[in-house]
Amino acid sequence: MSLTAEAVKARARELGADLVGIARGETLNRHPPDPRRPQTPERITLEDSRSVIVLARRILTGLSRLKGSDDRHKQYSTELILADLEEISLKLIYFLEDHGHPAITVPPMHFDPPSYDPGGDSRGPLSLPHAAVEAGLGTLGLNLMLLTPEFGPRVLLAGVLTSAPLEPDRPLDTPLCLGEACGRCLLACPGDAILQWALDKARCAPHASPYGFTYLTRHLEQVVKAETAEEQLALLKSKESFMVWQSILRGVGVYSGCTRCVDVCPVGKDYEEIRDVQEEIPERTPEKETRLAELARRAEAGDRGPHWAHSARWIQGPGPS
Ligand code: B12
Ligand code: SF4
Ligand code: SF4
Repeated sequence: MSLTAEAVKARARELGADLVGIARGETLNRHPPDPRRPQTPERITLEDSRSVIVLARRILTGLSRLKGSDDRHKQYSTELILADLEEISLKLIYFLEDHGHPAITVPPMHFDPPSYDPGGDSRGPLSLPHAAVEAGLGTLGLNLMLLTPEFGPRVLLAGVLTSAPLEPDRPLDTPLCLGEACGRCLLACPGDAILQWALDKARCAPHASPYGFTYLTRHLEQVVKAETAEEQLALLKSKESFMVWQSILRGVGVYSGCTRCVDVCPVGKDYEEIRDVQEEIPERTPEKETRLAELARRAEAGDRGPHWAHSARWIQGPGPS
């Protein structure tokens, strides 16, 4: 049964996707973001990865208007958006399979077990921001997140691989990020984790994933190491245990922590709806400002730092594939 790219995209939008783009599996196979640890569609399924459909759900405007970097309300709603994306992917897969094309999801938050890194450099089966660039949804920013013309970085992503031979989208050929001359993400980052076209993942992870696996293991370690049975019982009944329980129950704060770099980015038509709250950046410090000014000065002179060349394809936009 023949199925067009337009029909698939229309169905994805009907299911709730805010943005949808399509890349050829072969293009992603040829351009793994980190060739030393390749994340490619063919490694997930050789048979059914001819097309890669990338879905985006926008982050709620109300959430981007909150200023805290550890806001439980924000964490809860962000997890609901991730769950929504999972459901959209699943229903899209049934649609594809009902039309005779086997398909499989690339989960929005999932690490390949062999890639687990307590320092934050774990890898998904595919890097969704890079896949989204190839599918024409946007380009990467100074912090290496996907920026889109519609919502800037304020989107969460999911992917679907399918055997269907769908017409791919044309990647953007102009960068969206305003670069070192902007650097608002760097100024807002509470972990001071944003470098020049790179991210210090170990510094970001405790903020991005405040109640994740590391929080759980650290707490359990304290319980195990407590000197008396009374201390152990007190730790079992502590607020920390409650946070672990609540996070396991509803996902709150497991993958949905800090979004300061996301909230303050001026790219995206939606920024007008949050500018009044986010224009001021309380996390600015003289040290950050000096470092950013130095980066801007060097960028002006043509020096984009040690990480630029490696990611240029996705920062600038790969152009037609
Ligand atoms: C692991 C992970 C994390 C880790 C590591 C982040 C990372 N970029 O890898 C931590 C915990 C730090 C993290 C943080 C956050 N994350 Co996260 N995370 C993921 C996850 C599950 C896997 C990422 C992955 O596989 N990366 C792959 C590697 C290759 O990417 P990379 O390191 O950026 O690659 C470049 C560099 O490594 C460099 N490089 C590589 N090798 C070499 C070698 C040399 C020599 C050099 C110089 C450079 C270099 O170049 C590469 C190519 O550009 C994805 C989901 C997914 N499957 O994509 C979500 C995802 C990327 N995260 C997301 C989000 C929203 C966040 C947070 C905002 C937290 C939150 N509240 O949700 C922060 C944002 C941090 C930031 N500024 O990027 C979204 C991003 C959406 C978007 N608009 O882009 C995703 C897609 C989840 C989703 N379903 O939407 N995350
Ligand atoms: S998610 Fe927070 S800690 Fe991580 S890079 Fe963005 S602003 Fe920094
Ligand atoms: S805040 Fe500025 S520098 Fe950072 S990603 Fe957005 S446009 Fe780029």
